[in-house]
Amino acid sequence: MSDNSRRSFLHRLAAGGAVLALGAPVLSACRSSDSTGSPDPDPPTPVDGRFRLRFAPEVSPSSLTLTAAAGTANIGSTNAAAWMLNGSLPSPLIRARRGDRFAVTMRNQLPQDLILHWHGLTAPEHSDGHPRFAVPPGGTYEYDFDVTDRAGTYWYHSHTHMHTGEHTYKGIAGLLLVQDAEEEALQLPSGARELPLILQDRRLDATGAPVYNNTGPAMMAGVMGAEPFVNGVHKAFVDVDSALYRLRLLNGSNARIFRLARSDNAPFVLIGGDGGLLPAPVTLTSMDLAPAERADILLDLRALQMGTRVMLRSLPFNMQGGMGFMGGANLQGQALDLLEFRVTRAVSDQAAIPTSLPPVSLPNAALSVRERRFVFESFQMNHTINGREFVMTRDDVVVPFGETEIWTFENASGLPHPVHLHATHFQVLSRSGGRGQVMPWETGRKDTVLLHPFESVRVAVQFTEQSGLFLLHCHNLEHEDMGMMVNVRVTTFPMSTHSSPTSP
Ligand SMILES: [Cu+2]
Repeated sequence: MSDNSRRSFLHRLAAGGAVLALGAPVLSACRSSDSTGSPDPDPPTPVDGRFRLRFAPEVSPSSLTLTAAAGTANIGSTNAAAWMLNGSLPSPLIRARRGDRFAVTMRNQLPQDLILHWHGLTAPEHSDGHPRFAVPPGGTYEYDFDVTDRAGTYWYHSHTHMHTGEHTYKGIAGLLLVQDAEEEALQLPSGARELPLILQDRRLDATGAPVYNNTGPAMMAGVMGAEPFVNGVHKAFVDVDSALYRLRLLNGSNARIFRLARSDNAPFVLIGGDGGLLPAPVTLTSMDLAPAERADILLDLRALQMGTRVMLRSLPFNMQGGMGFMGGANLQGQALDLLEFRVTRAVSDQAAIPTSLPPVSLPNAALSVRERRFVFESFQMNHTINGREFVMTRDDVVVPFGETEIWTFENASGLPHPVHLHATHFQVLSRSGGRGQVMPWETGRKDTVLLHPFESVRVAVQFTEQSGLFLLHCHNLEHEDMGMMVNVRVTTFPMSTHSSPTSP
């Protein structure tokens, strides 16, 4: 056990009375960093028809080695093959402070090329995980940069071209939490009251193991499954106090959109999104979370009696203008019971829900010097942006560093597309078609925005941290793997001195 995970372990022991009170599950609080393949120290034991939630080991990004290899993971309902980093499903949770050095050695012991992308961090070009940097089996890759982003819920995953969907589904994905003084001043729930949660759907084979099948209808809709997974555990539950909890939620699914809600219909308070805290807290009874989007939520369980159970659900929905169920293969919009909270200890919790949040720096749309349009189309198993599929070495878009632009993402198809931009965050300005509005959970710094069928979304974009070659793509991972991605070159010189025949 590393020092860091031991600290985490002790912290959870101190704060996690609910865990201790139950006796046997003490080990469930242990977050081992053991990468030797020894027996799982944190098994998702069955209780009452569901399986105890597991937490990934916590690691620091300064001088970290992540070794990717195939192995076996206990998913609660069975043991299943998985591709893991340091033998952990999900991948280790990287906890950093703003200003930390991010020095990570990735060792690839998988049978395929691999590169990792730090989703939401504004890493320099060499460390951003562009697929042209993927290393072959047996190879290593060195990441080295300073964490400049504000506190927030970020994550990381494979970005190997044409294999991102498979790798992420098989387990190469983890959370990356950044802390800073500004956020710490809010005294949000921490330790055992902060739950990092990766929400995913999976399809199971006859043995009960997740199976990745990106053929047939999945080539249009993306890979989905009818079974809920949280932190790599099938049908998970977690024992909690009657207290205020901070949920760090990631939709780590390949293609499925969640409509999150409590089973008791009580509200929750959204305080953060993709790029850290929102400009103001938002009280909601449900919210949508598309693949790659994050939500930082305060879940108030203080009024609940011992023995109460509350489910974090994904509600059923129909997507206006959508392509429907495609012969029953498309599970989009079907209900899922994601995670059950079981109140096992009554406590008095004086934690406060903030009524205001620190100001957020966003691009100023009034300063825009240029507009661009990106049309996302899906037609007969082809997924294109402005009519083209990804080419590794082609500069599709050339953007001057520091200039503010307005980009329109236009969905010309009957499928949803979560659009993700590397190397900066953007502000969602407006939406036309479909829902016709900026949704209440889209107010802060965003790196991923969902387009429903035939929606157009306007965003303000400004690259203020990095120059170099980056990416804009659909985060439906099957769409991305089939080429719904463009290269974005951020230059350090003004547009007038450079012309690119391919720039839209
Ligand atoms: Cu897409």
